[in-house]
Amino acid sequence: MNIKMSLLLAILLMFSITSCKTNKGGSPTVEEETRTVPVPEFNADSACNYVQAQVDFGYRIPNTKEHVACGEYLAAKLEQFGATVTNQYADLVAYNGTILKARNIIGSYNPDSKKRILLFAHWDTRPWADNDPNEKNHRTPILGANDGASGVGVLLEIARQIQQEAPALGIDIILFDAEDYGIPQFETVYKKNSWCLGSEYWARYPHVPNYNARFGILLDMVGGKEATFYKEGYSEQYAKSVNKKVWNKAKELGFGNYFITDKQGYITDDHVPVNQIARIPSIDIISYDPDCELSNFGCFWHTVDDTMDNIDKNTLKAVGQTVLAVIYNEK
Ligand code: AHN
Ligand code: ZN
Repeated sequence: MNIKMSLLLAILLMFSITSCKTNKGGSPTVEEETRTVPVPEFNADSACNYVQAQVDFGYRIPNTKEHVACGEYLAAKLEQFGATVTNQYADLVAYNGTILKARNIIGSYNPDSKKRILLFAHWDTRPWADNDPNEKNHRTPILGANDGASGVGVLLEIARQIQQEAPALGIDIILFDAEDYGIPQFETVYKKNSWCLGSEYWARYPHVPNYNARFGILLDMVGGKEATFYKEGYSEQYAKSVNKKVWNKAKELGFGNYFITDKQGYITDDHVPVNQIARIPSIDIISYDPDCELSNFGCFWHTVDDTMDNIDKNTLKAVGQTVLAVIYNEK
């Protein structure tokens, strides 16, 4: 959509708000006086380009030069989109003792506001395609177009939109590192908490002392073709009202084929430390496929086929537009 059309839409939207909500006397209601900004149009082409750009770096595995280069790119994009960027570097110990040179990248908008929303995704990719149907691929890395890049791509497009017109609340976008270094299926060792090391670190040592947010939304694997999102267990446990808000908004926008009002199981993901350690009520929008035998995360999950071929702009749009609508409707 061009600028003229967006403007026209914005004006029409504003008109429809005032024309519908104005009471008989013509004086504005309290609701109107605190009215939020119109919801921008999420551009899925733009989001898809940010997914592609990450994949173009190659495997984003901690301790590799591709990972370092992609981290630089992501921080630069957030900076370009007007965020105040904080880098959190940490040496995190993987399940096998490897020290991961990790980098959480935080982009903040309106950092002085006490009213905040946290949006997050992981940007690292998994070193092993350990769920691949072909065993020969189990020690090959994944490209992580969906697992990693999709959530980050949507968040970068949201950042771009925020720069154009800010929502009423302060927003923090966190790109977590070292989510996907969890014990591979071919290992026999056991270690508690081998996943989500970057988010666990941030939850213990937030970039701002006593950081708080009204709620958090995690995006994980939000680009698959015909993906479906079910309400996840921990999200229901810790942030039921946020789940409700998001799923209702998705339905209202016509994305009911993506956002299914049924529950799925409990998933270990970056929202768990954010809920349990940082105590910010947070949900996980994560694809769930009840029909794929290989994995309920979708048939390409942790396989060498997690590539751009399986990314669909319509899914990015459904998720991105829903999240935008949710954050711009907060006041
Ligand atoms: C587990 O497989 C335990 N959790 C899924 C978290 C994840 C991995 N998200 C993306 N990759
Ligand atoms: Zn993964």
